[in-house]
Amino acid sequence: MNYKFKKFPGRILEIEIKSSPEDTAYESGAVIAKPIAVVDRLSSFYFHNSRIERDEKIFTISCQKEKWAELKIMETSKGIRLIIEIEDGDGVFGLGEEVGPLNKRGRTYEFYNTDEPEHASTKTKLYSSFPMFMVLSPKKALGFFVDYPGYSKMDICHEEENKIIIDVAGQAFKLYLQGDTPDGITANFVELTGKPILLPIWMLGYQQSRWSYPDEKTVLSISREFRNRSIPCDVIYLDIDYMENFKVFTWDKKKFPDPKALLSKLRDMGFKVITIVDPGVKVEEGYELYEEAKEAGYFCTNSAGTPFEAYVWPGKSHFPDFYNARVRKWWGDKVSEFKAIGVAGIWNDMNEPSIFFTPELIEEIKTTVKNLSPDLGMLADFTINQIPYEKRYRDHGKKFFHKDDHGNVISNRQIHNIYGFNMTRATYEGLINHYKTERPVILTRSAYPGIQRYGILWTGDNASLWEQLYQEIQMLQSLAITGVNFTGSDVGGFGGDCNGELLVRWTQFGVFQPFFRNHSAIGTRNQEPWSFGEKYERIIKKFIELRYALLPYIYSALKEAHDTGQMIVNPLLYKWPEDEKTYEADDEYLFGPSLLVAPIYKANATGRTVYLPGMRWMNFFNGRIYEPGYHYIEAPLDSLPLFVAENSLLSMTEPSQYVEKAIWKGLKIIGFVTSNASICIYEDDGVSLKYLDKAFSRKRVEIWKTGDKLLARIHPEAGELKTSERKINFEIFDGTHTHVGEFIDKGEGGVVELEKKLKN
Ligand code: MIG
Repeated sequence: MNYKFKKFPGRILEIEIKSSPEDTAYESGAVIAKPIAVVDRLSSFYFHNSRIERDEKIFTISCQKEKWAELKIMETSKGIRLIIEIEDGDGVFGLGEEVGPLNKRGRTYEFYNTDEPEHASTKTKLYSSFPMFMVLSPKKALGFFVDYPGYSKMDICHEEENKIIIDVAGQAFKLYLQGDTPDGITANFVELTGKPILLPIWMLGYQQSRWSYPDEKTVLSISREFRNRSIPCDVIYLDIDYMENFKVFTWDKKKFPDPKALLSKLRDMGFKVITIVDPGVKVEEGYELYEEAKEAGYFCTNSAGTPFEAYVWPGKSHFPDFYNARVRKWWGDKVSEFKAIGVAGIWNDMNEPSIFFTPELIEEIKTTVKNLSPDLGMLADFTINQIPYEKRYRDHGKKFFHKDDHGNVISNRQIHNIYGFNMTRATYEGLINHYKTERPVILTRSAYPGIQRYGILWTGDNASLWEQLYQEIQMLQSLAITGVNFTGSDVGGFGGDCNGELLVRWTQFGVFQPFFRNHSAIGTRNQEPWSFGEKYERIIKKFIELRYALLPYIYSALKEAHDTGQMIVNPLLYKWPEDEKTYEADDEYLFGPSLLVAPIYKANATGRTVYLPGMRWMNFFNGRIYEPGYHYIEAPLDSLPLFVAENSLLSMTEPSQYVEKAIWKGLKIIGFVTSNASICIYEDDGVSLKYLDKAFSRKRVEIWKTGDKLLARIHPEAGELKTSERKINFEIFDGTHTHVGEFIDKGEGGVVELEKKLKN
C-alpha cells in the first residue's frame, strides 16, 4: 500500500491511498481547492502514529489533542477497506441523498448512482452519491470524505456496534479528513469542492411541474389558472413530452407549434420555463445530434469500441461521454443553442445514467423465461421475482467505457457516480460561456460532491406518502451537511395520488425547502394548488404567499451560502452540538439565520412536539414565547410550528405574483429582541453576474435595547447599487411589548427609535 499526504485549506488533510504506486486514482472533479503543501510528518494532524500490523496500516486519529480512535486501512479481494472505530453515543451525519434518519448509525449505505423510483426505507442507494460524513459527539466533530467516483459501500455501525466499515471497490482513491465545528466541517467541504452558485431570484419562487403538461394549450391554461387565482408562481416545467419522439433538443411541432412565441407569451405573464433534457441520444439516421456525435466519436463505447447501445425514453440510444472535455464542450454548445429561443433553465434527468434495458438483458430475460417450468417449484417463483429486480438494478457499468482527455479508456464502473455531475458541468460551462452575464439554472437528478458549483439537485421520484414527507425532511438536512445548499423534494409527492391534506402539509414544508417545486408523475391525480377544493387551495395560497413574503430573508441567506458556505438549511446539531437531544431532532431544522421550522408530517395531526434548543423562541404566527425544551405546539391545518430565535430578525416584503428583481419596494423587519440582534439585507438585479462588479447593495439592520426602548439602525455595508426610496417598517417583540416604527430608506442609513405599541 502506498500513501501520500497533502494539506488543504481549512486544516483538511488529503491522503491518497493506493494499492501499489502504479494504480491511478481517477480524478472525480469534486475537489477544486489547491493543496497548500505536501506533508510527510503527520504529528500536527488528526492522523498520526501510524504503524503496520498484519498488513493493516493503522493510524491514530486524535481530536483536540486526545487520542480518539484508530483508522485501519487494508486491502481486500475487492479493493480497499477502511475501518474507523467510534464510541458509544457518537452520531454519524451526512451521506447526502440516502433514505433514513439524520443519524446514519445502524445501517449500510451504497454509493452507486441508481434510478430508484421507490424510496422505501430499505433502499441503500438513490440517484446521487455523497460519500461524506461527520462523526459527532459533544467533545468532537470530525469530517470524512471518501473521494472515489466508482462503487463504494459504508457500513455505519451495522455489522458492529461502534465501527464504520468502508469498502471502496477500487485500488486508488483520496480520503479527506478534517476536524472543526459541525457547520465548520460543511463550510470546509464547500471550500474544498466549491461554493454554491448564486441562483436568480426567481428560482426562489414557487414552481409548478407535471409529467407532463403535454401541449401548448395545457401549459397556457395552467399558467392562466395561477394568475386568475392570484397564486404566486414563477416557473413552469416542460417534461419529456415536449420533445419529438424524446429526441433531445427538439420540439414536437404538433403539440408545440411555435415554442418561441409560447415562451415569450409566458414571459410576459411572469413565467419562466424550464425544460427537461435527458442524456440518451436517439439512434436515428438523419437526426443531427446523433449523426454529429457518432461522426466525432462523442458517445460512450462498448468493449469493441463502437457506441454503447441501450434503451431509454427515445428507444435505442447512445450516451454522450461527459467525462471527456471535448464532449462537454460540444454538449454545452448544443444546450446553449437550444436555450436561445427563451428557455430559462435546464432540467437534467435520467443521468445516473438510467438504462431501461440493453438488448443483451432482453435476451437473457427471454432465456430465463423460456427455461421456466413449474417443476422448478420455489426456484421458479424466485426466478420470476428476480426478473424485475434484474431489469431495474442491473449494473451496466462494466459494459461501457469512457475516454479521458488523454485518450485512456475507463470503464463506467470506475467513474459511474460522476456521469450526472459531468453532464451538469457540461451544461453549466456551455451556458456561462454563451450567456456570459446570466446566472445558469440547471436542475439535476444525479450528482456527486461539488455539484453545488454547477447546479441544483432535487431528490427524485418520491411518492405521495406521509412517511416520505418525513424522509424528505431528513434528507434535506443530510444533503445540506454534504454541501448541497439548494435542494428540495417534489412537493405533494411524485408517484401515487396526493390528497388535500398531504398537499397542504407538503407545501408548508416546501416553503422552507430552498427549492420549492410541486411535481407529480404521469397517471396520478392532478396536484396543482387548486386540485383538492377551495378549503385546501386557500391554505396553500397563504403559504406560497408566506414564501414570497420571506424572499428578502431567503435571498440574503442564499447569498451568504454563496459567499461563505454557510448553508440555508441547518440541522439543529450544527448550532448546538454539545446538546445531544439535537442529534435525534431530525424532523425539524433551522432555515436561514433566524428561523426554526418543524413541519407537520403526519396525517390528521393538529400539532406536534417540537424540541427548542439552547435559547428562547417566539412562535412566528402568534408571538408566544417558549423556553428551551420540548413543547407540544398546536398546528391546525392552516398553521405549522415556526419559530424565531431570541435576538434575531427577519426581513420580509409584500408577496407578489412573481419576482424579477431582488430589489424590494418595501421591507418589513420583524423579530424577537431582548438585548440586540442584526440581520443582513442583500439586494441586486436578481438575474445577472453584475454583482461581481459591485452592482449590489448590502445593508445591515440592527436592533438594540436601551432601558425599555428599542432602537433600530440601518447601515449600508457594501455594494454600489442604489435602491430607490422606500419604507422599512419594524415590528419587534421584546418579550413583553411589541415596538413598531418606520424608517424612510434613502440609501444612506440612519437610526430610528421604535415606539411601544399600545395594543397587541
Ligand atoms: O422514467 O421525465 O425523476 O421527475 O417526471 C421517468 C419523466 C423519467 C423521472 C424524473 C421525473 C420525471 C420523469 N422521469
